Amino acid sequence: MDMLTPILDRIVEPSDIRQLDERDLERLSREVREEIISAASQTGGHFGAGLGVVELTVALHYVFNTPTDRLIWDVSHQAYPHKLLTGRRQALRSIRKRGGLYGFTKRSESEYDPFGAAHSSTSISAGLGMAVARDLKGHRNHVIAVIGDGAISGGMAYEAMNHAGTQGSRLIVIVNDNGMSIAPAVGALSRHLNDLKSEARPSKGNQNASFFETLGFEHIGPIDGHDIGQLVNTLRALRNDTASTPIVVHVVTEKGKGHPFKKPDGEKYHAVTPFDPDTLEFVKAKAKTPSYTNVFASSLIDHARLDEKIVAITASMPSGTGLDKFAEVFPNRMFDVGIAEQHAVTFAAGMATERMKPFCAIYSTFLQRGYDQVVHDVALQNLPVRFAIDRAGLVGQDGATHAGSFDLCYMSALPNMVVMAPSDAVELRRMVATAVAYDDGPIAFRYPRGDSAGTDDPFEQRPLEIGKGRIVLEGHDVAIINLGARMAACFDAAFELEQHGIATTLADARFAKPIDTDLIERLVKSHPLVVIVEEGSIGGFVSHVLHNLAVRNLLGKAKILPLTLPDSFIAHGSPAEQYKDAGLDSAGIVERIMAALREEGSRRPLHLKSASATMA
Ligand SMILES: Cc1ncc(C[n+]2csc(CCOP(=O)(O)OP(=O)(O)O)c2C)c(N)n1
Repeated sequence: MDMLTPILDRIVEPSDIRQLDERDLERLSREVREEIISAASQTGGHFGAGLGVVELTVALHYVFNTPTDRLIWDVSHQAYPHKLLTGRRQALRSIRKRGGLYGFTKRSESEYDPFGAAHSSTSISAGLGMAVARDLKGHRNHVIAVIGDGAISGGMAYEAMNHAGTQGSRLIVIVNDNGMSIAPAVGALSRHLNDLKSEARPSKGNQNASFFETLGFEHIGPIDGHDIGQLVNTLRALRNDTASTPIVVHVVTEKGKGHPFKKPDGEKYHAVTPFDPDTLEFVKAKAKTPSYTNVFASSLIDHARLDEKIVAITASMPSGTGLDKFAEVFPNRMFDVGIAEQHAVTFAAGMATERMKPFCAIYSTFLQRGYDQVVHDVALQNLPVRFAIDRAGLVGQDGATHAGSFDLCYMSALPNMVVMAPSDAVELRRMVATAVAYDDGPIAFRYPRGDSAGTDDPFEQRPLEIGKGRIVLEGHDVAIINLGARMAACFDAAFELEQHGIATTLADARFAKPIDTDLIERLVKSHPLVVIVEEGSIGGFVSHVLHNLAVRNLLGKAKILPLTLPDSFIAHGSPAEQYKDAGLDSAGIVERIMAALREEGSRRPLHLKSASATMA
């Protein structure tokens, strides 16, 4: 698909937009949209949100003096047009790929990205910080935060507005109202925005104070976010206004505006895989096995048919967590609470006090938001909330902001908490069954993104014995204790080691907490080298095992090789590239085991016994 982009071709950075005649902005917007569609066909990625803010992005850079005026995109998955117009047009074709542009704003990537994001609802706080700093320094630049009607459901946004409403610093908050989060936006504020739209408030001074006005903001809108003339006029008026009150501009847009596809999409093409620009067919890798997410959802549905106390909670990720399927079967037992992880956790805690069985399904990276609630509201009160932690471990193209690296640390640190990690689909089913059966306190299971390992068995419903691991391969020379989904890499490593005459014992720890102390003691007493593998940061399962060995004076029994994620944020790329970087692919595991054996062998003879590994 050849396209001509004569106006866009003149834009290297936003100062070039400011040279354009206002009449050219509509054409520029069309070209930007075409370019985004063309680039996304090659790269995939976040799509619908960017298409919805093309005119808004053009108008903002046209009117305001970026980067001196600070422009902050909340979540920033909608910032592809912004990247395109701020010197990153060519690089957009490498977005989310190893070494390429990041899929979200990033301070180190561009001076036009004054604040990095990817987790939602931070823009008003960050913007207010910049505005207050500006005032303290006596500068006069503008600060603009663009936040969606989904992101504004997050608690931080309210905390920030509560502060901004009395701080007396000018901050421009643009509420981009497209009626959508990833799924349709939920909650009372979303309803309030709808009411404001139907009231059709033309400008300031409406008689009924809006929510924002009651908080001390000025409020204008709703205005049509695809009418570039109206946008430019409104923003110009704001640029020339020297007031010191914060202001909300309610802008109405259509998510996915101008997408080329024929069929409608329930998520307005929030994210897409690459597609053929001519046939519009999506390129999709065929899944060989069900995703862990689907295994979780189908397992939970099966249990919920038998146990009406089971309820499911998502913080605005119904499709991402598989709970959309749960909602199809049990519409009254699934709760989408908005982008509100903190609330989701405490809401679940409240349910647990009433003897319901809440399953709180939250991605590892987003559960970080709800951590004090996990500690204070759940663990401290020993309430049986079940945490289904999806996207645990490295997640690929969404990179460091989305990596599920820390949950094993932050969950295993907590008294009363049980923490499990499945090594394949059947193990995940057994962990769901364990969580259903376990009523003595909080329990969590964490599983990765993508296709499950092993062969799923939809009928598997046997709970596990709490705190007991299992041996899956019996050898003599090296013991690998693996927690979670690196199991396939560990198996491959064991077979590779066998080629070198090294017989490996492979244990599936199953539990990060409580750890199976008997199993671990047996392994350190019977193997010269014990390798502990975990797809999490330093401070998690490995640390708990080492701590336990130290307490029981067992540390010297074997050489221990801890294999965790490194102490660094791992850049975006494919999951395979990321695990290679982390040394947690099978080649990396073998290499480090061989190096440890060489090192240990040079200090004392190792007495490797045999090369015959047998399946247990
Ligand atoms: C704390 C947190 N929870 C969940 C997400 C996942 N997430 C990414 S975009 C998005 C929807 C955002 O909706 P909105 O702000 O309205 O932007 P739109 O995509 O509609 O333009 C969600 C839930 C996130 N980024 N951060």
